[in-house]
This record gives sequence, structure tokens and C-alpha cells, in this order.
Amino acid sequence: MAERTLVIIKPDAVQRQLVGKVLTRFEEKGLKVVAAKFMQISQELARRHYAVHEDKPFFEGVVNYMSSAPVLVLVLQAEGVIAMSRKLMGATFGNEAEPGTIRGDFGACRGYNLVHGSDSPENAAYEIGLYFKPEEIVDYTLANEDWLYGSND
Ligand code: IDP
Ligand code: MG
Repeated sequence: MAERTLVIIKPDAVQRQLVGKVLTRFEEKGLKVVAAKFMQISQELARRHYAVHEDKPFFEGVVNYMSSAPVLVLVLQAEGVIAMSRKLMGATFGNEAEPGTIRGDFGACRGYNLVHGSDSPENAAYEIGLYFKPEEIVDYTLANEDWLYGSND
């Protein structure tokens, strides 16, 4: 099975009605959506998600941010999806991210940054397990998969 990652379209993107535009970036790249859930994350779940940052000064801030309003949680699947989706997202803060990236094009501050993406296979497996049961992830073939993921050698 191809690699999977957890992507969250964060509260600011939902409130700014940018869900479609953000999701389009991933879709146009050719990354396959295999699970989706629109939900409001509890403080407890946000704490578990960001547990690796427990000791950082921004921990309480990111927990409050992520639980403040609804989000769209996605699982994307493709070979190399973790690195590709991180590149599409851009650097952590919109005020530093390159134009052409999601954060660089839609963000201008350090508080809110529109989107989350797992940063390693281990973290992806942990994060996917926080939001989805195995049976909520749908493995299927896109009609144009040969053209999307083809090779000519
Ligand atoms: P990443 O999302 O680019 O992987 P991380 O360093 O893993 O960035 O931080 C997780 C999240 O915590 C960020 O996406 C951001 O929402 C928040 N965050 C990180 N550093 C800061 C900070 O210095 N101030 C405010 N929020 C921060
Ligand atoms: Mg991170």
C-alpha cells in the first residue's frame, strides 16, 4: 500500500471559507483522498495530537487554536505523500512560507497557519489512528491512476 499522511484543514481555513481552495491544492497535485471527517477537535484530542510539543511554549496556544472551531481531517495516500504534502503546505508560518505554497499564499501570521500535515511515517500512523478507525479509510483506485502515478522506464 502506498504511503499515507494525516492532513488537517485547520479552524482558520474553515472560518475563512478556504476549505475548497486548500483541498484543491492536494487534489490537483494528484494525492488521493482516502478518508475525510468534518469535526471539532476536543482539547483532549488536540493534546494527544500535539503531545510531542508538550514542553514547548506554544503548546497551550496550539491546543486552544486546534480545538477552537471545526476542522476537516483527511487521510491522503500516494507514494511519497508525506514529503509532497509538506512541500505543498510550505514553511510553518505564513509570514515566512514561500509564495506558491498553501501557507505562503493564504497566510500572513504566526498564530494561524491553515493546514497540518504529518512529518514522518511514524507520526502519520499515530495521527491517523487518533482520528480514524481502520474501516473509515477507503482504499480504492482512481480512474486515472496510471496517468497520475505512471512511469515510462
Ligand atoms: P508544522 O505544523 O509545520 O509541522 P510544528 O513545529 O510541528 O510545525 O508545530 C506544530 C504547530 O504548532 C504549527 O503548525 C503551529 O500551528 C503551532 N506552532 C508552532 N510553533 C509556534 C509558535 O512559535 N507560535 C505559535 N504557534 C506555533
Ligand atoms: Mg509538525
